Amino acid sequence: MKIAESDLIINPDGSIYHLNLLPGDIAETVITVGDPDRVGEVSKYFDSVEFKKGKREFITHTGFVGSKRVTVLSTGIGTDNIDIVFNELDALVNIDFETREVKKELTSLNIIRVGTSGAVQPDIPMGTILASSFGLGMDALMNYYLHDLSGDERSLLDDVKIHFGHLKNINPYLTAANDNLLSTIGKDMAKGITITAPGFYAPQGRQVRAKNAVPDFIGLINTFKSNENRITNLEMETAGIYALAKVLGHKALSVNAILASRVKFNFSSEPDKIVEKAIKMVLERV
Ligand code: R1P
Repeated sequence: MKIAESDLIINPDGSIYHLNLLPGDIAETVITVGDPDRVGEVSKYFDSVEFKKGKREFITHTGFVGSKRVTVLSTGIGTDNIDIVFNELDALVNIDFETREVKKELTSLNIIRVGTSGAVQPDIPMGTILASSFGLGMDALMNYYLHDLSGDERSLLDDVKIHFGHLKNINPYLTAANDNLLSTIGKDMAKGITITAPGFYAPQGRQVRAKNAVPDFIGLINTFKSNENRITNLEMETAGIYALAKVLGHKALSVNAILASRVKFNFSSEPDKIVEKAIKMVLERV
């Protein structure tokens, strides 16, 4: 079936609407970062850089790490941007831009987020590099996509819905990390459920000047338990990445550089070093 011009917008130069990339521009291994300035912090470790492109907050560098072709691309902040990035990455590999039809043979990308995050458990200090075993979305993105749950995801989400059930306007969703990426790239990293919030301040329990509607949100989060699973950290993209990767048939892992402890009320004095550690760990393993 032909996809409408208004549903999949291709620029006059043949590139995809927001990412500004041509089919063939992206490697099968894609590292995503939130901050556009972090793209160069990743690609400076490439053995060679093939090209650099960008539009809005979506900056892309593709190159080689040894003989492996790797793309690093910035998503900006939030799952609204993840919606754009993941649909357009998928289109670049799985839709024929000439015929506007889905290709017969689909490509499954390996997508690794290297992002920053705050810990909500006292035994996860600043400086920890944490791989998200699950992404738990408190945002609204997955209200708009049909998605299935595995048995493990379903039972964990059932427990989440009991624990957070009094927050009437939230419809949480949950997706597991890709097993293979979690056990290879994430092998010796701390693990836990990552909450993806639809904001940085009250949606992550921060109290500045506006009054928060949910009292002690961090306490609510860090007392959740389901078998051996607990919530370890908060950020703004992982759940959308895991859920859309699964819907589209890609493999995803989120690696979090823990810059703040939300239970010890402190923020790292050397955030760049922690992010650099996460970048190097991922690049050594891709
Ligand atoms: C908020 O400051 C941003 O930092 C975290 C959050 O997920 C959000 O995007 O990740 P990045 O450092 O990758 O952007």
